[in-house]
Amino acid sequence: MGYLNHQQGYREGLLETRSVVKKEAYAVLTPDGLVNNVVPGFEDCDMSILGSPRMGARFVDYLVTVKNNGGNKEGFGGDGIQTFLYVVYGNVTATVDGQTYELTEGGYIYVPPHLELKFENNNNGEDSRLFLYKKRYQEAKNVSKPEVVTGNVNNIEAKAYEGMEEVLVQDLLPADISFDMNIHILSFKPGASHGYIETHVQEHGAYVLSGRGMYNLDNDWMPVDKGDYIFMGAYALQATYAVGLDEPFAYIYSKDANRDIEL
Ligand code: UGY
Ligand code: MN
Repeated sequence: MGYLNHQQGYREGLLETRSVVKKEAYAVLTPDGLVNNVVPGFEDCDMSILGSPRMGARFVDYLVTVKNNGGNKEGFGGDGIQTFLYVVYGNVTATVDGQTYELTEGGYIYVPPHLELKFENNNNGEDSRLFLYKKRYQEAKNVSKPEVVTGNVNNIEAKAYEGMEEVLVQDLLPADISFDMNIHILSFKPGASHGYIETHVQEHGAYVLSGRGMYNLDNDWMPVDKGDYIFMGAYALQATYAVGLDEPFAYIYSKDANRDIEL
C-alpha cells in the first residue's frame, strides 16, 4: 500500500494491483495506488483526487485525511459549484455562511452552489477521513436553488431497495427537484445483489465503506473491497453480488438527477 498506511519503498513481491481505469467507462481505484495531491486551500490534509473530468466524470471526488489542525479555511466550492462532505471517521467542524456544524462519523453536509464550505479537524489531535465531492450545479427553468442539508446516516431510515429486503438504501438528500444530484448509501447483505444489470445515463462515484463485492462493470467482473473507489461513467453496465461472510457490502455514491441532458 502507498501513503495511506505509510508503506512505501521496495516490497517483497512483484508490483501488482487490482486497480483498473477505463476512461469514460469505469474505474476501480484501490487504496494501494493512491497518491497525495496538493490542492490550494487545503492545509494539513492528505488528499487523493479520485473520479474527475480527466477520467470522464462531470464531478470530482476526493479522499481527504485531515490532520490535527488541518482543513480548508479559505472555502471550497461556491460560484456555481456545489459540494458535499461525508465523514468516514473522525470529527470535523464545518462552517457555511457563518454557521457551524459539528460532524461526527457518518455525518455529512451538502453546500449549495452559491455558498462555500469551510471545515477543520476537531478530533482531539487524531486524523479525520472525509469523502468529498464537487460538481457544477445545473440550473433548470423555474426551479429554485437548493439549501444547505446536513445530517448523519445513523439517523436516516434505510429502506428495502426495489423490493429486496437484503439490500437497503439510504437517501442523504431530499427528493426535491431543486437538487441536480443525490447521494445515497446502498448496503447489501452477503449473497444479495442488484435485481438487474443497470444501464443508465447517470454517472456514479462510489466509495466502499464496508465489506466486499463482485462488481459487474461493463460486463467485467471486478472484485471490490472496503476502501476502494469505483467510477461508473454514463451508460456503464453495473451491478454487484455482495460476497464475504458477515459484513454487509456498502458504498456511498453520487448520482446526477432531476435534469434533462443538455445539448
Ligand atoms: O442508484 C443507482 O443507480 C444504483 N443502484 N447504482 C448502483 O448501485 N451501481
Ligand atoms: Mn446505478
